[in-house]
Amino acid sequence: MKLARHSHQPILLPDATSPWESLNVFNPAVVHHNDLFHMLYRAQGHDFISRIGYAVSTDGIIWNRMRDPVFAPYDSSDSRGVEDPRVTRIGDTFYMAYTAYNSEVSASSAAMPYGGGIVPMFARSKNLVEWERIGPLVVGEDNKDHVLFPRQIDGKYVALHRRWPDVWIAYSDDIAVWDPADMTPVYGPRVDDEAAWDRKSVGSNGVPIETAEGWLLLNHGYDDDHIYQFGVCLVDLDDPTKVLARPTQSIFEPEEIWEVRGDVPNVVFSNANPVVDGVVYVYYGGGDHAIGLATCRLEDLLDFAVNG
Ligand code: BMA
Repeated sequence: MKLARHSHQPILLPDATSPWESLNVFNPAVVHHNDLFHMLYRAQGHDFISRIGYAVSTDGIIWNRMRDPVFAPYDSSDSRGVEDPRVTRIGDTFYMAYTAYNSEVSASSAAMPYGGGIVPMFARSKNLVEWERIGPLVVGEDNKDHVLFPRQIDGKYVALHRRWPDVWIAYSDDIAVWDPADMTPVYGPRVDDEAAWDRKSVGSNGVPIETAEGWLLLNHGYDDDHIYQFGVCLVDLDDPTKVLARPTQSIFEPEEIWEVRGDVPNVVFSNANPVVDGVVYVYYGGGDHAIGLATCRLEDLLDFAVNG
């Protein structure tokens, strides 16, 4: 089973007339709400700083974007960019999980291999345009790819996150405080399988999809050649640390020239998989440069997750 590309071309490209998004647009969050597709996308200008733009669409394919970013760095904690949004609606509130990339190295935020620190953060909004910062999931470690489940489980908010190279889970009463004692690993790279596409690292894609069989989790991974691909696994509805099924085959990989080359080669990277009328819309960044769309039927994906 493979996702089908909507087109050989990206659905959103950088805009040379707009300095903050002149270089790259990629890794968007997309939510379907009130009959509209709403996109929050990561964009870079020639300063290489990531900001988040907003676009809206009736069909999920043709987008109208706002002229200015809706979310941007505001102090030294995120001065090198706000990256990779994943948006979850719970009730009347939208929560954005994003990565703050900072330039300081403080006691609470250790140095990362490529310069400053990264912190997995949360923000909230009632209208998808005005965002208020909530706070971090954890500080002082290489942690990103976090995403909130769309409802509470057992009275707690639940998030997946990535403690390299594994996917972990975390629990909170209020999305502001996440107790490290409540964090446990869920699944990791298939290190023992030399042929596995995800033998080096794994991380979560978009918001977990609730089905009768369990939570469907789309994910990404890469091997020693650093080629990003997507896969899927199924975890228990009541205890999402319990992996029920995890097919070995990937469902998507870089093929188009703008995915194989791009700003970073061999990258497809997805933060969004909204389900609309039984179709899973997988939005992804290609080559960290442009935004593409691939789809499948939810029933086919679930069948593949269960039966391999
Ligand atoms: C990951 C993230 C993504 C990026 C990917 C490929 O670590 O930083 O933003 O798309 O690498 O470069």
